Amino acid sequence: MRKSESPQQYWVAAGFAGLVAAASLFSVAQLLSVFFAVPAAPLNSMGSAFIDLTPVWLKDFVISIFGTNDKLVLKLSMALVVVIAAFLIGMLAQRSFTAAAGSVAVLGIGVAAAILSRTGASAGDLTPLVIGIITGLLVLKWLSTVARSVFATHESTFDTARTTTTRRQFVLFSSLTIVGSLLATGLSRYLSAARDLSIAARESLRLPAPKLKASPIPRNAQIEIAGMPQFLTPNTDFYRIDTALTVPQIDPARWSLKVHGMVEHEVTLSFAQLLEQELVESYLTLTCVSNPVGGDLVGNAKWLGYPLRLLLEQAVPLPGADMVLSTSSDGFTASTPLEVLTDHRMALLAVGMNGQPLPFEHGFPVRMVVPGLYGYVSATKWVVDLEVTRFADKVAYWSTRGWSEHGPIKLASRVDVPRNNATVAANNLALGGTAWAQTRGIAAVELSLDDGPWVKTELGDEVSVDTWRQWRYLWESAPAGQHSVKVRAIDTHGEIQSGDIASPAPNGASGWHQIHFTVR
Ligand SMILES: Nc1nc2c(c(=O)[nH]1)N[C@H]1C(S)=C(S)[C@@H](COP(=O)(O)O)O[C@H]1N2
Ligand SMILES: [Mo]
Repeated sequence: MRKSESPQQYWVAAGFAGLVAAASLFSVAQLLSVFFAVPAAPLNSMGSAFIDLTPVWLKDFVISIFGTNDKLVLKLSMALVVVIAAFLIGMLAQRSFTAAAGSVAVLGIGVAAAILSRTGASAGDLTPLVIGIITGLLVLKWLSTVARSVFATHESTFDTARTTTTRRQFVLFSSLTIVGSLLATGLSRYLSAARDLSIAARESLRLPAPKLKASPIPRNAQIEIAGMPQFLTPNTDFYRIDTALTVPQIDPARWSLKVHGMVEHEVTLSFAQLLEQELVESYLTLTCVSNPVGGDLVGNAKWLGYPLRLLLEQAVPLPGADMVLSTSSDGFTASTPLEVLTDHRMALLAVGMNGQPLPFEHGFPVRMVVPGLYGYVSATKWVVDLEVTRFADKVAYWSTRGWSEHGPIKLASRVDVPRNNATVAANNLALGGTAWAQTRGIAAVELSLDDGPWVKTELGDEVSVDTWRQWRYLWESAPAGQHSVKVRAIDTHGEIQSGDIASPAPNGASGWHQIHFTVR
């Protein structure tokens, strides 16, 4: 009888199967993550989440010992933890594959939490991890079965020939998996190189100071009631709407904008040239045409950019032109009336948002923002081309899909506090919300309590006619029980917000926002 492989060798092979499976899991996830947002890469997100969770004393300790090698130490410790876990799970798979798969699932939930804890992560960014886990488990299942038959079952069968074949299978399959993992890792490196460059470029970018600085926001622009939205929407909370499956990651060094079509002079602008222009700061509330009555597809930011009016002055539009078709790097187009881009309003070619370079999701390195028009006809992100043309000649992305060619923002208002169906205390009952009428400004906001007569609210300070305005109403001696509140705005031209109910398509929702609440 041929002496069978030792039990040690058996357990090493079992652990090795776990390692190979882990390699396939992470390389597949890493490769697929290239097509998702940055947090989708599991190892990176695990590392970042780990850094966030590390207590300060430990961070200081590691930095005091390893100095700037602290990141390397982190990576090596993480690798060690992954290797040990994979080895143990490989061994566990010999006892019970179900238990091994269960442990992978539990660890997977931890990694998923790390991914979701990153800013800008969405549930979809878990896809690479999930597919990676499935791949890893299939590899583990296969390899551990083969490992068992090599090292265990032949002892009873005395079938040396079969053992040799299965051992070959084990070696062959694990080598193939390792080679595949290395290829996948190499490919993901290659595919993400351009993106990593853009990320580094954005991080090192220092925006120039504006020629025209926005005045500070008066304190009373913000109504201080718990639950009110912030007057300036933080970039990470800003609503995001676009057709991009993967967010374009443009290296500003390779960005340029061409202004052409019905113009006297074509203009091409590099990012460096754009930053040399006299940039201005401006507060502006963006709104999506898909925003339902009372919805939250609206956000307010301080933008830094170059007035499109000045850019178009350089190009000199020809008579007869009435539209600018803006195109994004991913092919999205918007049609904006030429007049809107050349009149007094602050339509910008924006590079900054709330003091930061634009986030990738919001159009880095350059986007348009135009007061008074819904985003789909004006706010092109990742903009690379402006064609001066005519509505009669060109049709934009959404205009061929059932939405109006023109999209002025409708006068709108919203109740933010209390939330619909909330229960609130009677004393010091404060209601609050927002209203917007970009380019005209809000003159008044009125409420109808329990469908009673319209009453005036107090307005927060106006920052600009192009931004939303907050309101509040103190309801003294509100009786206990069920109540409703309905809101409408009046703009500075005297227009009263329409109560006619319209759904978002084709040119924006209308109707009065009404909510119901209970007073205790
Ligand atoms: N390139 C590109 N730009 C785009 C879009 C898009 O799909 N692609 N969507 C537009 C729409 S419909 C809106 S409402 C705004 C939203 O901008 P935000 O995501 O920065 O809030 O971007 C506009 N710009
Ligand atoms: Mo939109």
